[in-house]
Amino acid sequence: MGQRIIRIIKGDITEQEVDAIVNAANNSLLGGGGVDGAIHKAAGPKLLDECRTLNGCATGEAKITHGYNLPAKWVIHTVGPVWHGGNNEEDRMLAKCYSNCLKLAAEEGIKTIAFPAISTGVYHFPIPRAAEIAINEVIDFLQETPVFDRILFVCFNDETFSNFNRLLNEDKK
Ligand code: AR6
Repeated sequence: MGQRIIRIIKGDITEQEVDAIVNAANNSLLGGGGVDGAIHKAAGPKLLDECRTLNGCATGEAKITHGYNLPAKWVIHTVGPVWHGGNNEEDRMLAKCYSNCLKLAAEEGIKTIAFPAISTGVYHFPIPRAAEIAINEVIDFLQETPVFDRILFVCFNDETFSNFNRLLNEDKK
């Protein structure tokens, strides 16, 4: 079912022409490094101005802003868990990031959305485990709420790409 809708690509999320891109942010929502830094740089300073009005974001939750200078109309900011060994609700929090982003996107009528590999950079979540959670959560959501035309996983490096790609193709979903 999801195969036509879910796509794994290698690239830069800031360049994606989708309705919304997801930002792997921190609790302050006031910018940082990694994909967060790239998104703020590409969107321009108005993104930070809008983020300042949001009062931060709890881990696993999601908030939406405009995309400003990005090709994407919207940015959905979520905060992934920091990896602390795997026994601190990391899996559940990461799954919540994906489902809460999709829930918010569905409420806004968003049809196409791109995700980065949340938590797998600075937050050190192991990539194979994060990929499995991400793909399963998106497939589960799509089965309940089939409102999206395209869901992209935008992988920034080969390791991320091969993990996501292997899972999606193995499962024949
Ligand atoms: N497009 C797509 N993916 C990217 C891009 C990009 N332009 N740049 C990096 N990635 P990270 P986290 C990948 O560290 O682990 C920030 O400082 C990257 O290779 O960006 O959730 C925040 O403010 C990796 O696969 O996010 C937080 O403090 C993935 O995006 C903290 O980092 C996530 O890596 C969040 O850490």
